[in-house]
Amino acid sequence: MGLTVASDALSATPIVRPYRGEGLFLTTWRFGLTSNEAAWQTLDSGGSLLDAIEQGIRTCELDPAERSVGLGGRPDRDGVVTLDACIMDHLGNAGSVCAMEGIATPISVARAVMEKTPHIMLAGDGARRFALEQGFASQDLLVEDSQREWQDWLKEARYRPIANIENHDTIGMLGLDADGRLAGGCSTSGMAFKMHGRVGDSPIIGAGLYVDGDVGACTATGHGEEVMRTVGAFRVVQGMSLGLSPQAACEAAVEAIAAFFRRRAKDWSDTQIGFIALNKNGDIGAYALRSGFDYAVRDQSRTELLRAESLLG
Ligand code: SD4
Repeated sequence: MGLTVASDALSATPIVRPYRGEGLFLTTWRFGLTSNEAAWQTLDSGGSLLDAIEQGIRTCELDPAERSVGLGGRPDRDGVVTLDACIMDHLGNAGSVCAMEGIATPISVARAVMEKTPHIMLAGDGARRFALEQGFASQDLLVEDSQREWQDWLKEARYRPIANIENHDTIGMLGLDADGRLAGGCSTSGMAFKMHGRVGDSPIIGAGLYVDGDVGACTATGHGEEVMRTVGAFRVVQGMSLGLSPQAACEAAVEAIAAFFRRRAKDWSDTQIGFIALNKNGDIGAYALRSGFDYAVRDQSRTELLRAESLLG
């Protein structure tokens, strides 16, 4: 079990506090409860932390009732479901796919990119071809409800993401194992009715997800353009490396996003951003731009859904 130097606030004296738990998973939104359970079971039955993250996220991707991730994900404005995902471990190994069509488990394809190619990210048709070569099955991801909603949407064809309405929610999962290893993953169909080819923050290492094995991990959800503009997840982990607690680092990143909005005098009334973060000691943090962002926590003694505090209430 590694020892790390950490502090709970910039001004605090660094303390040495090893992680003493049996494992910890922190996952965005309500579907995180089910995914955390799958991750926990995987770890508990001898799987690695990466196996646990992959299984946790796959559980959500393969559930057609979860309408913003994997099978059943919402389509773009052309009626095509395109998926983004990435995964990263404590050593800085990372894999990612974006704008991939017809494969229900992009988190597993991202892991294959990480483990079986010299690259980090494969896009579009290249990602799909790689997945097929790796034996992933091709399937139609557009479920009937999505087809119907898309046809309704076409009547006005107005791109209008809505804060906290689950038409675009991403699963982002962070994990810490009993040996103090960190890892994370992220998967989404992105913003509903986006332009074909649009890619958000979720598959971008540093934006939607970042893991520094000596420090901590962070993942983001919400309007990806804003998270990309501010390199959100990296910003949070960087905050932790400078001594901020996960909570303070999430708050600082949300405040930075708010400052970018104010500077550009942009309307942000429908924008939501949420970050969750975890450090090597097992301290957690979560913060959102506005109220309504929930996240799930699972460790050896609890499984619960929490409401993140927010900047704008
Ligand atoms: C994206 N960040 O594609 C994702 C969507 C999301 O809650 O997380 N929505 O921009």
